[in-house]
Amino acid sequence: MPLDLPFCVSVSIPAGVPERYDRHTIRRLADMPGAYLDEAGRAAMLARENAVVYDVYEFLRPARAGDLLSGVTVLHPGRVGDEFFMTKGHFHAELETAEVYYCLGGRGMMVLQTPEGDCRTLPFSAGQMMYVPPRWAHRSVNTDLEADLVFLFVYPANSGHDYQAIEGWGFAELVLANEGGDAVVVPNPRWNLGSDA
Ligand code: M6P
Ligand code: ZN
Repeated sequence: MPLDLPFCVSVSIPAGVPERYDRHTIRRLADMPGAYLDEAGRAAMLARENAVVYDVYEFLRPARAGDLLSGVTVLHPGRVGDEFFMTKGHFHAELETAEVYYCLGGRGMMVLQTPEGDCRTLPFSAGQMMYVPPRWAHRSVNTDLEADLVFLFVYPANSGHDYQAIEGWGFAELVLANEGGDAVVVPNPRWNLGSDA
């Protein structure tokens, strides 16, 4: 889409795929080594099928303060072992930048964490807005095995993504299915172990 011109685009509810967009990123199981607690389970699933975990449809802008990046993420249903499908999760490279999400469909949770390790996991479902303050890393989790978790996001165009800390440490909390299949938030037994690796 032309830069610096207003635009308006249809985003269907609850499917979420915009009628047009600048970039489509597909994240598959193979793109998430080490992200899930059950790495052997991920490898076994991968051997069968490199499933799509989520799609991101973005409206691109120059990376300048004052501008905004926006788009829609469609996080598909599934589990790796007991752990629900989730995004990789990231800090913003420009740490002092915030983000807003609006959930268009499905139900799930967002895991948020500061560099100091303060971790909060909040429910996030259709019709809810999530405010991610500056400094908080964020990951979305789809806790519904039948439906996509679909959400619109907006954040400053100069934010950037910092995946390194999350790839190394993970988040302090995980969202797992209990024996009944319901989502439960539990401490991550691996958290911080990889920080010096
Ligand atoms: C959200 C936004 C995007 C992000 C996407 C996928 O929609 O925060 O900036 O790219 O989630 O998450 P991740 O980048 O952590 O894989
Ligand atoms: Zn972000």
